[in-house]
Amino acid sequence: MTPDIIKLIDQEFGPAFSSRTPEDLKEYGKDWTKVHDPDPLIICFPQSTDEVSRLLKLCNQHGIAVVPSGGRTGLSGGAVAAKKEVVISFEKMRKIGAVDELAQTLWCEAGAVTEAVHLAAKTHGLTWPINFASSGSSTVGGNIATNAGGVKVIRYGLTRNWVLGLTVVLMNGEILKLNGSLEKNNTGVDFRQIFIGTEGVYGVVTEAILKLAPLPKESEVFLFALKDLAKVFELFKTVRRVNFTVNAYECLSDECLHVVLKHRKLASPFSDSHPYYVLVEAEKPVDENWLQGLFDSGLVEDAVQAQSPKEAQNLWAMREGIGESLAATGLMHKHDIALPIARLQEFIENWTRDLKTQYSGIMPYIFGHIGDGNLHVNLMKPASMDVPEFRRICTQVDQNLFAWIQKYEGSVSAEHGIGLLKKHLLCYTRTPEEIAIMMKMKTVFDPKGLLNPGKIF
Ligand code: S2G
Ligand code: ZN
Repeated sequence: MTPDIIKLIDQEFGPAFSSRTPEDLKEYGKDWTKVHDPDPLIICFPQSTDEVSRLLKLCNQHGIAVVPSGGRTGLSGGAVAAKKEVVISFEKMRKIGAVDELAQTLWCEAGAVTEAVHLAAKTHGLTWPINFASSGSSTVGGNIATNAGGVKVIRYGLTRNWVLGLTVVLMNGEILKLNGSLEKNNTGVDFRQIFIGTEGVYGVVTEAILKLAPLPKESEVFLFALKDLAKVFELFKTVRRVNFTVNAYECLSDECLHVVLKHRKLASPFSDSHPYYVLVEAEKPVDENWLQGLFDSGLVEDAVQAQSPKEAQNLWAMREGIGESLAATGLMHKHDIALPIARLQEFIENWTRDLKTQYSGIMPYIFGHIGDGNLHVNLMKPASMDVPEFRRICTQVDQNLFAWIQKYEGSVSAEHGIGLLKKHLLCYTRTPEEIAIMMKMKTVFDPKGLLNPGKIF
């Protein structure tokens, strides 16, 4: 029987601290996935690291599971509370401190919205260079807990490259203040890396000192039309050699473009369809010879260059709108995989050939961050197929997909994490020894196994 933790929380923090309304239980117990129904016990809204510490200590004493919840934009069920857990929402911990222009850092609380951090830094000619479609609702705490990637990784790397200091609360209430705003600190284990990308299973991030980058110079945005997959990688090879700075190299198949244009009621920038498109964003000035060479060599079939910020936004919408447009168009079975870039083309050709021969009725939607080896592969349920049949086929397709990933030493989850949805896939990328160490670490940081239980392993 669950001890009356609800009464204890009310006594400790007062009635305004939490909510148990059906709407809140549903809203704060979920993320963007739709596989596990949210079923939390209570939603708590702490306003400080100290309140998070006292809440965790109370839950730890009474053996109550806790799920940290950020912007709820996760795609692997990492923030889903489906088993009467206490949810910690950071909605009341959104403070953003002043930018330190000398150090190029910014302090914020875990609930700060990613885009709000961008805006706070922008007035100083700086940015926190972690960007993706959900930046408007994701939180810095969630970005850190999932080591979020996004569309600028090719230039800036992942979230873990842009976090200097962390305040983390352990399940027993202990508060760890890690690294402050030190660029260098070689004094034993860098504990930050234990909490960045591990989805809150070892500790709860409550504050961060973010490292900022100079705002990129004014950029050009191109959308190139290519006649086949080989050209996507040939174009990338030329991009690797250019003498200007490339911010993004994003690929999408014609099927993806078609779905976005239809869903967002956008007109295609091209008169014809082409099998693949690549969006390139690069700082001005872009080498005109490179651009001309793409046509002279027949590498690209067609190209559009944004002539205004609005046009650039429209081209980006054709890439960043894919996830949401697919979800609005049909039932999707989603994968977010990474491969050694040198093997990516071979992998895509092999896997799509297998899919076509074994399940010709299932359409793959291929898009993503080719520049860092990360591919999003989504399968859409055919209208004529019922859901159980689709789920059955996806399970089989997954076996083939992950066999190829294992062969090419890839990752079953490039940026979306493992959460609840991909635990069964972990073994394709991590060895039993590694998983055993992850579990041993759990006994150090959360011996009762109460923090975000069931996630990752
Ligand atoms: C992307 C998010 C959307 C999706 O668009 O880069 O990480 O549906 C994805 O996978
Ligand atoms: Zn992505």
